[in-house]
Amino acid sequence: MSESSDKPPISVNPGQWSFTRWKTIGQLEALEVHHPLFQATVFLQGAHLSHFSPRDEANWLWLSDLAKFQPGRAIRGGIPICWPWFGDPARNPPAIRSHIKTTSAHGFARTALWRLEDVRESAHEVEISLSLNANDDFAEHWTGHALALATFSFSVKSCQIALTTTNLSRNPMSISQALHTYLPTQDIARTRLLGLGNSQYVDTLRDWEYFNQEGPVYFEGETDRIYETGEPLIVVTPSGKRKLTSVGSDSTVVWNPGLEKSRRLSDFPDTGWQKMLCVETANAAADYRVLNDGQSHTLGVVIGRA
Ligand code: TA6
Repeated sequence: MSESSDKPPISVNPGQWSFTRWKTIGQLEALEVHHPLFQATVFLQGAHLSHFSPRDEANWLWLSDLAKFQPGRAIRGGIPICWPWFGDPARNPPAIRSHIKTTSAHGFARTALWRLEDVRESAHEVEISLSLNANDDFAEHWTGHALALATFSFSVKSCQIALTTTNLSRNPMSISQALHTYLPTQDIARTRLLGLGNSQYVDTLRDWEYFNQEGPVYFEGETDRIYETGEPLIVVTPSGKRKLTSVGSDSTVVWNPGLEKSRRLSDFPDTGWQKMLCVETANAAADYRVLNDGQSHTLGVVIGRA
């Protein structure tokens, strides 16, 4: 399915790193950053960020207590990269659906082994880049050919992700995608999302009909919406605020599984739905992107203090 090798594919020399180190977590290889000002963990599988915290703070991301770290199994929590399609293939436009050869949701990137391209460290920042060459090795999943480059930039102030897709085929290619960010909260019932007021959204729980959002988003049970905006958002939880600023996105997915759905999810504790929400920086639904031969698009998010 992806590059077969018993050693993580890398093209840099770990001997030069001061803060970054290889770590085996479960059955997966990861990079752990122990910088004086912050910590972070990125798995090579999925280029999956599972942890980011400034010094003396808890993880800014929610990670399930039941998360598994096994080859080919999506990690529950952190920031899964949904690529080169978002959601159910059947719910994607024909231009995307026509490339897809499986029924799995959220593409194949999050369970593929990415290649470590670069680690750059400084007194204030660490930047990690990984790539995925989605070529014929992925022919069982899709008919496209594209390169994905994920660049993480960590500092004491923020965690940034940039996901750049380059079309390597000779034909135009359409993609939908999302940085599927899981955020923690002490109580979903006392959590709200600011910045989506006056925007339209598709409610996937109400026949994918369109609705208008008025005021903050509150969570009263299962919530699964695609908002037609990429505006900056503020997540307000009982313990504080978090700001999400998007790049290259005009759609935002807001999700909480509620009790019933959380029981059907893999690696998800029964009461986990009360302690998390997903605010996903996306190119989803009508916001899917078309790339001509050789063209690139970057989807990004900056997660910082409000
Ligand atoms: O982004 C929201 C969503 O599409 C939900 O419908 C739910 O399926 C969630 O993603 C998690 O999907 P996963 O495949 O990670 O279990």
